[in-house]
Amino acid sequence: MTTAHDGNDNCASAAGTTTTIPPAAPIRTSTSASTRAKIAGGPTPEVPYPIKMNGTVIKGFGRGSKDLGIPTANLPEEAIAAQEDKMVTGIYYGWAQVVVRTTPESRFLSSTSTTQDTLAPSSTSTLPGSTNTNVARSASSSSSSLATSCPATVYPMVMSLGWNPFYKNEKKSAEVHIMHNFHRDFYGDDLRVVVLGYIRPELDYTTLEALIEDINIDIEVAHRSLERPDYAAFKEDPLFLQL
Ligand code: ADP
Ligand code: RBF
Ligand code: MG
Repeated sequence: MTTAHDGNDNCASAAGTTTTIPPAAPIRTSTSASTRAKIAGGPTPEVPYPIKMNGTVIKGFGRGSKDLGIPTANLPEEAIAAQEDKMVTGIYYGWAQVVVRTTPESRFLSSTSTTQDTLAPSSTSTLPGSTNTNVARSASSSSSSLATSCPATVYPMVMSLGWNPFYKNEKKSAEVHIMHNFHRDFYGDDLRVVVLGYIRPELDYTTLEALIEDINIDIEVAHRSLERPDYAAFKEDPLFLQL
């Protein structure tokens, strides 16, 4: 298996439970805009990528929006555990999709659906980096299903996997910032992610502003990296076509 290792991941205790030992992160003492690479990874995603993750969006500490102005949709522990052997902590990029699930009844109740942001009306298909694949489906199928008849829009994303050393978290989290303005929360919805590359390790910072600056550079790096044809192709990954 191809996986880099930072040597600080989880340790199994004698009782068989998993305890987390947050690693000491390198400290970024000054902003790094001028020294950062503009693109991450080679021209084609290589093993272990693509790494696919999915799960229900859960609550975190609420800091992403409030402190940083950069909301991050947090994946549940099981989603992290499923891919942990392939992934070191750090900042990743790839594609993401939010799937609003609804019961058959509620599909016919409201004409003011809250799904308009995640679905793909033609007006959003021109947004940079977003895509829509209109696949018709029968209205009668499973009891939990997509709120409409086509797969939701796929957007570029950056993901932080680790302990957020700036905040000294004691639990590992996987948090996905999707580069799209949703105008609303989507806690409880399904988040699907195809991870295609690694940008950098997690760092500690002396100021909040330096952390925000680095995240914004991560976003630029992700956009540039995903423009390459072999990365763009994963917008149509089968994971995103499932209804
Ligand atoms: P929490 O700590 O609960 O994760 P955040 O402040 O990080 O709170 O906000 C994350 C929530 O914001 C997500 O769970 C999602 O419901 C919502 N959200 C809205 N827009 C986005 C976006 N572009 N990317 C990620 N999450 C978003
Ligand atoms: N937290 C850190 O402590 N160090 C980091 O280097 C770091 N990099 C991040 C990069 C990206 C692209 C994102 C989305 C988040 C990053 N975070 C980092 C996590 C950030 O602290 C977290 O999203 C907020 O605390 C909200 O949970
Ligand atoms: Mg969050």
